[in-house]
Amino acid sequence: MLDDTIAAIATPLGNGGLAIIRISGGKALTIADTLFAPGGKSKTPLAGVKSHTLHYGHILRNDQRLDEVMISVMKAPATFTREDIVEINCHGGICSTKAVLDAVLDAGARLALPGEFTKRAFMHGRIDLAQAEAVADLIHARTGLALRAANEQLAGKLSQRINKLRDDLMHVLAHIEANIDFPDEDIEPDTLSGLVQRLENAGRLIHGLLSTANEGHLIRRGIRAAIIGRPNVGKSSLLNQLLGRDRAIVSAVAGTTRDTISEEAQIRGIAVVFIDTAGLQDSDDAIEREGIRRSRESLGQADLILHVIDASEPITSDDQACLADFDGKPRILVLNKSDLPNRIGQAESKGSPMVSVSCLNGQGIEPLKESIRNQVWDGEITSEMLEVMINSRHQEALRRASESLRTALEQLRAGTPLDLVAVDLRIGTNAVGEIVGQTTTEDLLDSIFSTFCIGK
Ligand SMILES: Nc1nc2c(ncn2[C@@H]2O[C@H](COP(=O)(O)OP(=O)(O)OP(=O)(O)O)[C@@H](O)[C@H]2O)c(=O)[nH]1
Ligand SMILES: [Mg+2]
Repeated sequence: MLDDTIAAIATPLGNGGLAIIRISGGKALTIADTLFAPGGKSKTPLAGVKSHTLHYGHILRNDQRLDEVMISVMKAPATFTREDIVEINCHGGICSTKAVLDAVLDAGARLALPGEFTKRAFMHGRIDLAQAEAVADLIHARTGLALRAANEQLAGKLSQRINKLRDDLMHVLAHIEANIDFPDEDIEPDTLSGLVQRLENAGRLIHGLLSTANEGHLIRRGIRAAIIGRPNVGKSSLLNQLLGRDRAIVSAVAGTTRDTISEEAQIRGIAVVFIDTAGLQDSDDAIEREGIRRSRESLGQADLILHVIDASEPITSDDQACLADFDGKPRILVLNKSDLPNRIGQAESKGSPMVSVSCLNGQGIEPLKESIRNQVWDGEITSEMLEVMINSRHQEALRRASESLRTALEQLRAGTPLDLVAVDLRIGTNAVGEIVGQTTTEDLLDSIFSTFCIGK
């Protein structure tokens, strides 16, 4: 599969100033040469030009000009895939880009699979698996924090720790396997305690990495926050305030919002999808009932609930019912309409933070944003935290590793035969290796790279 030459449009499909068609593989240069007519004085074929140079000319098909282009030539091995790469910068029309790509495919390239360029970079040792995932994270980053975290992982910060961990485990494994061959001789007590200590250290390292999983998930994926409450309390007004624009219809008519409306905003560096919902009261109206069903559905998926209460009215049984219903989820009570006289008295918060706001004049919105951030992320977000934040695949592998190492450690302490200790230790070491792709299966690679876009 690594033998053929692949090509794809690397830029989003649509009308734009430029589009880039990327070709990678042993025949990249010859394929480009069959299509390219140099425009300048130099008539050197691309195969003969210096690496990392840019060339002006035209793409021809059956002697007809398809497009006026600039071509970058990057020769192996100092390229992203470590293969020869040619990038054709053409005009960014849907039709023209497609025509150039078709010409490239006709000339002998194969259409790349999603993520195949990055997969080749991995297969050729240019980046490891955690770094390959960081490429996808970087592309999908929706906030500045997510971007910084992706860059740290791409730079190899996570990989360094994983490699160190794996080296330590390999060291212990090597010792133990060496001793299996001499079953009559016990490991020296000093050596044994050294090995135990190394394993304990490794366990601590894994624990430390696992503790970054929540933050990692939060930074990469963001959260969903559902805005709920009875009709007319100001849910849609709150959505608009949090987004900073007039997204949802606001009116004094109860039951204005019938469908769920979701929109994303950045709250203190975290991507939050806010979902404005219909009130949750019972209704005879079929449309309203469907709206309420959808509200409940989005509540189920929400990581955080913003429960809006109208503080200018006494608390009602509907408010109470809502309070009782969603006791389990992280929640903020938003006491709205603080510009009006307060008639709510002491609201029962059930331990949830309470923030007083006015969606009419914006008072209290900034403290509410602070409270939202505090609900999902306690304390400061430091540069150090952004250096290493594992994703759910890493988490799953580290959990397996931790489990096996714990067994190995117990066995080692209990004097279990070393060949048995080695089995668990090897499973744990392999699990750690999966993170950077030292130990992988084709299935694992497919599941990772298939989530990439074509052309990446
Ligand atoms: N005085 C005052 N009025 C507000 C405030 N927030 C919202 N309102 C008014 O309350 C009414 C209802 O606001 P909406 O945002 O439509 O309330 P909702 O909860 O989305 O209502 P439904 O979609 O019908 O469930 C409107 O007339 C708003 O102008 C506030 O902070 N102060
Ligand atoms: Mg509404």
